[in-house]
Amino acid sequence: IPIAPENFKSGFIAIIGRPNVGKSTLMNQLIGQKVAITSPVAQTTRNRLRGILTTDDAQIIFVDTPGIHKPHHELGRVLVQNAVSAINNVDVVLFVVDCAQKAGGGDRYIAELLHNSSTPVILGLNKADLQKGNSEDIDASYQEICEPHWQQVKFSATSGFGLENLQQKLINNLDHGPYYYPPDLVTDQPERFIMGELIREQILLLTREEVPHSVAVTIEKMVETPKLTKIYAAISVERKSQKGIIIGDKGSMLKEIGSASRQQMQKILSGKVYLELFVKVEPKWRQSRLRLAEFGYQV
Ligand code: GDP
Ligand code: K
Ligand code: MG
Repeated sequence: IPIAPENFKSGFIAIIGRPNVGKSTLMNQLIGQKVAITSPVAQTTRNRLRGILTTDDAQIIFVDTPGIHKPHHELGRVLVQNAVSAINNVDVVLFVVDCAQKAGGGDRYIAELLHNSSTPVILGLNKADLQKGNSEDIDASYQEICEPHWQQVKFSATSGFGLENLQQKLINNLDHGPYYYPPDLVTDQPERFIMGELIREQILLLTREEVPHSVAVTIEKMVETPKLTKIYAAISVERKSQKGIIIGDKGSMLKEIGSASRQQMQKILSGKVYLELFVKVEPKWRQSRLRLAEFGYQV
């Protein structure tokens, strides 16, 4: 890792917020590469994942967190604990909300969590592209939960509106510091973890509501040959019926998941990928801390 120039700024910024406000989409946009998977399904993000943005004069390490919500099972509890503990272990908190909707209970719950935190908070009003008509009413609902000393920025993670301004605000909030990671690194996660996540993302996007939360993906083997990368992955579900959904009629769903995942993988690895998937039933894996740890969750 090179020595940082004089006046270089760096630090850690946690992106928190209720599920589906666009935390992972925002992080990917800011660092310019997809390292976190995104989908319209709540709890898409399970791991605390770091995304690294290095510019000429700053390095920001974003900590993308699972949405904060009321947990119903062991996996849910672990996810929320991780998100909450991130608040106190960073230099700045970016509290993201969906400004196309009024502030709700989920937003207020997080605002309360942040109330006593000594970490500086920036309220990020995302999805500005979806705001229509009289946006003042909606904005007013966020003024109610916003503490007077918090800063505010409005932007759209998908259209790009306001992102430069946001980035500048984030850097302004950092102190002088070193490179924590090599300047060309975009995430702290190993490649095989990202590969597994890309498969999980396609499952979230392609299968029915009841399946997504019961799915875990493990990369069993990843072999690089001169011509292509061979990836062997296991998809674990909790019930036999879910296995049926993932496999689909004559294997059609699994084929679709495989082909879409492979295309995503090829983009990230910039090379050809051979992907083999198999599905197994593992009852109640979400209730087991041991299995959670094996699947890579920080329990
Ligand atoms: P997270 O759960 O907070 O990490 O949310 P995701 O990043 O997974 O995004 C949830 C959904 O919101 C996805 O379908 C995104 O494409 C969508 N989304 C995120 N940001 C924006 C935005 O600025 N505008 C619009 N229209 N959609 C967005
Ligand atoms: K999501
Ligand atoms: Mg997310």
